[in-house]
Amino acid sequence: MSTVIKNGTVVTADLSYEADVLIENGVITEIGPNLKGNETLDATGCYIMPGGIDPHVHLEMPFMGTYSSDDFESGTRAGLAGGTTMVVDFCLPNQGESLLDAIKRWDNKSTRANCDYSFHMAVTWWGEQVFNDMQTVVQQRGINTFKHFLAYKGALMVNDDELFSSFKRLSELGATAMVHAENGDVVAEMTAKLLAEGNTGPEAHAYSRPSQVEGEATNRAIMIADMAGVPLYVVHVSCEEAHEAIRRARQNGKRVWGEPLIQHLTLDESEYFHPDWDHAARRVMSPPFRNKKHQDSLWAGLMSGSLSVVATDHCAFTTEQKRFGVGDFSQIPNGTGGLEDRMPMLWTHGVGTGRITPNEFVAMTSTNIAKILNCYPKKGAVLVGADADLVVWDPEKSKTISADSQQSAIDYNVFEGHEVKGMPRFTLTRGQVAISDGEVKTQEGHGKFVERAPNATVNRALSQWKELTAPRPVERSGIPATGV
Ligand code: DUC
Ligand code: ZN
Ligand code: ZN
Ligand code: ZN
Repeated sequence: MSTVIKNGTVVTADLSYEADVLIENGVITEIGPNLKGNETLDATGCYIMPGGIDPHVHLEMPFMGTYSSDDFESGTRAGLAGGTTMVVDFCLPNQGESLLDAIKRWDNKSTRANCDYSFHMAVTWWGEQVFNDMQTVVQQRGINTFKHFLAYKGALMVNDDELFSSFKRLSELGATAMVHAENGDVVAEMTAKLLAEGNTGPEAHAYSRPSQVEGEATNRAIMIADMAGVPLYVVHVSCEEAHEAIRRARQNGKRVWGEPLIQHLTLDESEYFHPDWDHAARRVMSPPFRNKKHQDSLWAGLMSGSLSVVATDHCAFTTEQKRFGVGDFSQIPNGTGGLEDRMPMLWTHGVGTGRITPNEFVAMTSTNIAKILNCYPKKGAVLVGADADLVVWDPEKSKTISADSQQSAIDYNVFEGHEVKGMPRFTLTRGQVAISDGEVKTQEGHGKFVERAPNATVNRALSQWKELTAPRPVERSGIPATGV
């Protein structure tokens, strides 16, 4: 079976050029003029781009007394509808659970995926077992990224000695560290104070997590990563203080990457002051939406290259689940959806406004993260030999985002009413057409796990630092006598 995509413009992270793309057995086998295949897809007026990779999703995630409502089936269907052809979910061990047992639970859930996927491992507790399991996870399971929560005290949070131990181990294994950077101790105290003062509504969620808690934790994680000699990926960067710390680190030669979310780029804190409780609660996520100053900083970071990847943190809860927090904002399950909307929203607000080029769009939604996660060029590329995970992007196709027509399993959409221009005409997962002009043709279970070997990346700033300051005893004479 062969498929040829004809009459389009190939758009990659570095080039745009006219060519047909031939796909055989799920892989790109030829790129050039006048190609022929059994099946033809017409890309007239469209861009042929690498499918999107969303490196930050939580599908069927056990969290805050419930499970996020999009699972690997509905979540990947939503992704494909919006041009995303690979997702990376976070495997979350329970306290005391071995990392390998946690992976088994994630393996079971992910068999229903409609597109390819991978896992990051979360380090939710620390001990000898975790230290030992890490090697197996990296070397035998093909997982090279490990996330640490600096927030969610009493649940997922790790403290600084655990963080430093974990980072050092990851450095030895050639793996990359990730952080959810908010100071969980400060958040817990602010939350208790707000509730005690009668601030129980969803707007208090934003007050309990000001940008300083994120700036502090981001900087702390960067400094600890530097001392441990591990590359660091900071998820959901939402504010100038966190961006500033990342910018500075990169300028100093550290391997640090920042990931803003499409929600923080396009929605602001005014959502929490909406008179309808449900409207505000549906938008409760951590970190919370911010003001325009922070949004401008995130856009500037993407435009200048100090921020590298746009993700979603897709973690969808129904209105009914959000209502667990009526009378106490701290019980509102944290999370918003975005998988289906990330690419159309970024195109509309990024390419459509002239902030970013189509090539930069490809870099931010696919190629950069494929390189960071070490699955490039299998993913994130339009190259002979790459997986045919492709999106045929129609820059003229438009719609108004609405929960009524979305693939996600929840009953609302945080982007409801937003107009987008730029959408998939076709989405292909390993050569198979999953979306064809709005028609959903996904196949449950088609998705395969993507193994990712450890990176050879070194933290250059740290290796310099080590050479300069490696501990060595100083020879001294004239040592004073001790004792009495
Ligand atoms: N933030 C959320 O809003 N949801 C899931 C986890 C997280 O860190
Ligand atoms: Zn997080
Ligand atoms: Zn997350
Ligand atoms: Zn909009």
